[in-house]
Amino acid sequence: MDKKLRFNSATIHGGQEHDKAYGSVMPPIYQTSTYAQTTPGGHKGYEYSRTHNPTRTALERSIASIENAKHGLAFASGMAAMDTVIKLFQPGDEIISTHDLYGGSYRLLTQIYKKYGLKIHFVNMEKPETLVQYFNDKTRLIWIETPTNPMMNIVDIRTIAELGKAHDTLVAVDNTFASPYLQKPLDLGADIVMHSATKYLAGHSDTVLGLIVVSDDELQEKLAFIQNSSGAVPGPMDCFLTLRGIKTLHLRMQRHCENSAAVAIFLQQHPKIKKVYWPGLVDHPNHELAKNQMKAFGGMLSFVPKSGDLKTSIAIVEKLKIFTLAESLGGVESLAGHPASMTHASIPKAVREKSGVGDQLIRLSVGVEDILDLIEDLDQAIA
Ligand code: P1T
Repeated sequence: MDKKLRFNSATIHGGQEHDKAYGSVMPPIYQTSTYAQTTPGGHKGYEYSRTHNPTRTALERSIASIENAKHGLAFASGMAAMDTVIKLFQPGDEIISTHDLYGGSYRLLTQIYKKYGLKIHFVNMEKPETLVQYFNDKTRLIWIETPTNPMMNIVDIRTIAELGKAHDTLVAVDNTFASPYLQKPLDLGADIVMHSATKYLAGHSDTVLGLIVVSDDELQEKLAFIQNSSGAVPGPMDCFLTLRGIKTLHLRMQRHCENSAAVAIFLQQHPKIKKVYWPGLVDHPNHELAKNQMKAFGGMLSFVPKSGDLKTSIAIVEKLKIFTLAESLGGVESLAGHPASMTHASIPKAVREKSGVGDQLIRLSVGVEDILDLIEDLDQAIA
């Protein structure tokens, strides 16, 4: 399809064509490792499924289309996608990263890449101008996560992308929490967008998969070289499931955002709740930036009960019945998590507490169930 489609059509048709063999509307799951050749090198564009697979191509074209990018690349997980971005760099190179980010991303940067000689500066990016002190001739990448996991801080992608350009430094955005429904970082000047597609893109808690999009041809070539050389690629079934998920992204995100707004207001007004972190609340420190940068405020929020002890927070997450206590986020079903002992346990206590991830913090991934059931569930658990 040549016409540039609007977002809510691109999720369904973007980058897609009907299967040439039988006209199947969904791309077939090409469950094959290899492809017949008539003569050495005589093939139809596919040689070996680590390098390319037609179901994966369909997904890569879909994500490129909805992120307004030229190229998409799919990986076995979000971490494999991030790992591929970091492998662009050499020992001695420096990275400036958001200080408040997914525990696994922090672990990859500190426990794997520091060992290979990369220097990482973890920085509070609330005031972008403070980044200037970290640039030098070794700076190669700014890694942004926004909204951040789990503190829901918003980082100004446009301003930081300008800083990156001025200092000849690539800017990558982990767009997992927002999804392209809420923000498209390449449009704001970023060079690379990464996703844990495990979350909102696949959307049904049934797949682990990562994605990268870029528009620069040279960058695409370098990333595809690492993708094929390191080989952390997804299987065709997972590509198919993610592609199916993307087709309803706009419908699900709309409901995630509506339900989160209602949950955030319910919690904010609850006498037993001390603090709610959701960028849609007018008292959120980055509310104006969120309004400017995002289409709506997303389906993730965190909160702290008034009796600020670990026991109360654990009791609440254990008592929830519709919210399932589990890692992950972004599926149709609501999940609750305790970041300090779950998703962010790999960050040293002092470091995580500095960015606000205390033992009392509870994180919610608000699903698309009936909002009254979700609020009743929270009400009984908090009581
Ligand atoms: O789990 P995986 O697909 O490898 O993606 C890792 C990842 C990357 N970036 C962000 C912002 C993430 O939230 C995650 C995964 N996060 C969870 C599993 C979680 O519960 O927060």
